[in-house]
Amino acid sequence: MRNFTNVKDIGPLDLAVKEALEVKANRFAYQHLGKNKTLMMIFFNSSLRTRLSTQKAAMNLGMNVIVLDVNQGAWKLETERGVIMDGDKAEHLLEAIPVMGSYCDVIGVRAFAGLKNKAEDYEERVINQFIRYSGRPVFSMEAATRHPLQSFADLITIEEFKTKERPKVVMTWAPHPSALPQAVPNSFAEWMNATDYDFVITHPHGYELAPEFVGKARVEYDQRKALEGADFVYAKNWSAFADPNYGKILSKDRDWTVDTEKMALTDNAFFMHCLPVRRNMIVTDDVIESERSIVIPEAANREISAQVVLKRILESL
Ligand code: AN0
Ligand code: CP
Repeated sequence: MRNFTNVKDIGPLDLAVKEALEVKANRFAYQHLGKNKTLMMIFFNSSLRTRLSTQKAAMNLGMNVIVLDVNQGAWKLETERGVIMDGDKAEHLLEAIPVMGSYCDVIGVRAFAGLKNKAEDYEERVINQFIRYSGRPVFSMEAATRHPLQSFADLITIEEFKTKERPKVVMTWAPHPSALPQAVPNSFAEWMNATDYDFVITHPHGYELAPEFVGKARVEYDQRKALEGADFVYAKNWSAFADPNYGKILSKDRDWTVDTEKMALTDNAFFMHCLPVRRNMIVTDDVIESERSIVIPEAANREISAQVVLKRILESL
């Protein structure tokens, strides 16, 4: 594998999950792959899980790791071509990227959607420039439209916990105080649509995701109806995608918060969230602390999804 930005890059999902379970059972078996290889992780946005799990995955593989928080200590970067750089930005991304590439073998990039210009976000301008100009394999640590390492970890988690061949998986919108990207729900939908699960998306009117991500999923605007018989409840907030409200908050209605009464409509479903989560906005204390909450094993699987991706990239170097 050269680059990893979406579900297609990982190939058949049954093989990817099989490899993930092998790696999980024997995570130090591939140390030779990373010897004298350097991973550079570049963060344009905050992170707890991605930063720690990806570094751990790289260490499991015997790699060295360099982390750069672009907004803390590096020069402020210009990303647009043709700009007269007489403002506060001291360096252009077009020099910074090949320079960073010259110090490492593999690059991970986190660059969220700006939520101001839909076309720019959905073109994936930042990560695509890394792919084009770094000279290195590049993987997404959450880009503007997708968070594939998260979705892969979510898939591994569902495969570990499911008790039915074809579980009902419900992704529900839930309220949040600030505007969040569509990357996590887009990506989760993309990966769920690549399985044969019964996949349902529920959200208030106005929160429709891009059609290419909704794909064959069923959309149900009545959250309670959507949750009936669910085996997995995947909660997430996102901002509006549809024009003219791109990137806007249309509702903070806590009637959409996942609580015990909603979970009682399901078939004793497991509760999932990518984290970080706002308690009593997205989900009540009771639900996230319940024995059906699998948010911690879900986060732990981030180490595994990252390790499979890094392992495949190292095998192709
Ligand atoms: C981010 C998001 O919704 O994309 C990262 C989630 C992994 N969440 C927040 O900014 C709270
Ligand atoms: N789920 C996730 O990507 O978490 P971080 O934003 O903390 O990395």
